[in-house]
Amino acid sequence: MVLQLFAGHSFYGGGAVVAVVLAMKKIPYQFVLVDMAKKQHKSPEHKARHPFGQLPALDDDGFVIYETRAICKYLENKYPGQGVRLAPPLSDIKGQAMYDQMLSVELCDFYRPMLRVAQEVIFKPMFGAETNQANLTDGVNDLGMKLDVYEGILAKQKYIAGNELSLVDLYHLIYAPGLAPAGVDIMTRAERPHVARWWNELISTPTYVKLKAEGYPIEA
Ligand SMILES: N[C@@H](CCC(=O)N[C@@H](CS)C(=O)NCC(=O)O)C(=O)O
Repeated sequence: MVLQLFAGHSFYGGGAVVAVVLAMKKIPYQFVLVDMAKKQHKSPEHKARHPFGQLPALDDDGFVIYETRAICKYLENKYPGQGVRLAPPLSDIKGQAMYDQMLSVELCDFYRPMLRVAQEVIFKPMFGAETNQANLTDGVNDLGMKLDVYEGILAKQKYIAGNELSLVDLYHLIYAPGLAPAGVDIMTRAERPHVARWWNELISTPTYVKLKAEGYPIEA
C-alpha cells in the first residue's frame, strides 16, 4: 500500500514541510486532503490517526504517525540514502549531538516566540479575532533576541545545524514564511545579514518554491 500524507489546504503548516521532505527524498506518496473548514480533522476517523485531531499525519502501510517533526525524522531514518540526505548519519555521534542540539533550539527558542507572533498576525486575523498589539510586540522582541543568537551561529556556518541543509532548517518553514506576507519582516532584517541570507535561501529551496506554486502533491 502507498504511503499516505493526511494534510490540510494550508501552505504554511507542517503538512507542507512533510511534503517538501517527501519530495526531496523522492518518496512516492498519496496526498489525502483533510478539510479543516469542514472539521474533518476532528472526525473520529481522523482522531484514530491523530488523537489530538490535528494535521498532518502519515500512514505508512498501516504504521501511523503524527507530529510534523516526528514524521520527517521517520522518513529520513527510513530512507537515509534516498534523495537528499537531511540528517547526519546515526554513526556520527558528534554530528548527531550537534544536530540534536539544534533540534531543541528550533523547538524551544525559535518556534515558541515565532508561534506567538504567528498567532497575532496570521491566525487571529484568519479567524476574525483582533490582534493584541502588546502580545505582538512582546513576541517580536522575544523572537528578535533569539534571531540575534542565530545571527552569530549563521555567521560561522551555512545552515543552522552545520554546513549541510538538514531537517532542522526545514522545520523553520512551519508557519514562519507566513510572517512577512502578514507584515512582519523579522526574518530578513538588514541588521541580521546572515539570518537573512539563510532565510532567503531556505524559502527559495526549489522544492519549496514548487510546492508554493503548484500546491499538493508535489514530486521532486
Ligand atoms: N505540533 C504539531 C502541530 C499541529 C497543528 O497544530 N496543526 C494545525 C494545522 S497546521 C492543526 O491541526 N490545527 C487544528 C487544531 O489544533 O485543532 C505538528 O507540528 O504537527
